[in-house]
Amino acid sequence: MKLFKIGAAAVLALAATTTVVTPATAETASQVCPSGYVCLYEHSDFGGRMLKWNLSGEKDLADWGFRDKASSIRDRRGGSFRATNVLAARPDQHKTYNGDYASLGSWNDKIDKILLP
Ligand SMILES: [Ca+2]
Repeated sequence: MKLFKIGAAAVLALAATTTVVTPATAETASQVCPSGYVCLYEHSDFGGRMLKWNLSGEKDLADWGFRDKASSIRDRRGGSFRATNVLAARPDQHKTYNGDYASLGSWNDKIDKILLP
């Protein structure tokens, strides 16, 4: 009887473990933007590929193959930063961001560079 109880406990423990299932959406789930970083996401609602920076200076997103790709933003540096949309034969467009943006409206898939202060 004692053996049976141990066996039952083991089966219950196994059942408990196997019910922890990784969500099917794990690959597209939001990646965490660490404190102190500015993060750009490929998709709205902080989905898809995420790039992050914490050092000051201009980042040319083409260096990461991310030109015209950003669709949401998290700013965990606690300040603000400037985004640039480079336009051919016209002055560049600039926009200042701080905080979280689950979508970028008319700037969706437009950002080419960011400048972190
Ligand atoms: Ca652009």
